[in-house]
Amino acid sequence: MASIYGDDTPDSIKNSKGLHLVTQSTPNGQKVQIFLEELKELYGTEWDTTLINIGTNEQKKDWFLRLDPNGRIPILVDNSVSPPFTQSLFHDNYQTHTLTPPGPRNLRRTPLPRKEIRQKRRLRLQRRTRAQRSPPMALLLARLGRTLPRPNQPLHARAPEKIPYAINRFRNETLRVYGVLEIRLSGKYTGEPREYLAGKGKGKYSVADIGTWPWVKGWKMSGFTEEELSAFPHLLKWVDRIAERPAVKRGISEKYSKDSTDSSVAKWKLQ
Ligand SMILES: N[C@@H](CCC(=O)N[C@@H](CS)C(=O)NCC(=O)O)C(=O)O
Repeated sequence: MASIYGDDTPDSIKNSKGLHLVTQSTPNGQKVQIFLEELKELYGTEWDTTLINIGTNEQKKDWFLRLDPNGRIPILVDNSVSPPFTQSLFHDNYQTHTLTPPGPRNLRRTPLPRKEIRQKRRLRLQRRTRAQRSPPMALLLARLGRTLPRPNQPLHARAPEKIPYAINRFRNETLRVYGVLEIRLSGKYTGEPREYLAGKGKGKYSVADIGTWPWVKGWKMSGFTEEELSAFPHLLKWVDRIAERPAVKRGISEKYSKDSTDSSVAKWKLQ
């Protein structure tokens, strides 16, 4: 059977014994960094990390494409199964499903190749039912389908060629998405403000928050002013609330920085 590793695959990935995250600390990377840090806190989940620089197109090299033909970070490799299993993360319902809490047991439930067909059939069923019965899941899937990655698209305003129509389109769409989140968090139409995006009552911290927060927290970098954001007071409080979580702090910390971090956002590949 063809290996997912080649001579050019970094040793840190090939030799890892269990879960291995390949990431860069962009919002997409941070979603999974935070998620794993939360799992660690709750269940003691362990993993190793390889940081790459998408600015130098590491993600388009053969070793990476062998792991994920999509050529985008983050990816998670599981060397504890044979042959190792790999997933590009968070943008696929199947992956969202697999990584949904209650946690590490789910991570280990990645399908073994010989059971793949049977498991896929079961997952297809579960995916539907879980998305239907789980508000965080439904919200995250809705977010992935509709809003992503608009909250960061104003970054395109920094592209060398300035196209006013496109810039305004991204800005307005992002403000619209902020407005949707503000309605949700303020309880404008339910009479009950929320602390988190999904769950009953005031809500419960979930993958919906983890998946959305890294995109929204960078509103300043996306070129919005405090005056513009003052229209979304509940959203701003939510940004601060999530930022206070220790796992979130770790998930966006120096631990995940190489030479490219949030502060060098202009170096990101514009998506
Ligand atoms: N895993 C996501 C993609 C995540 C994503 O867009 N990652 C960006 C960084 S935030 C990336 O790797 N960009 C580099 C590129 O497109 O070459 C997917 O499968 O769609």
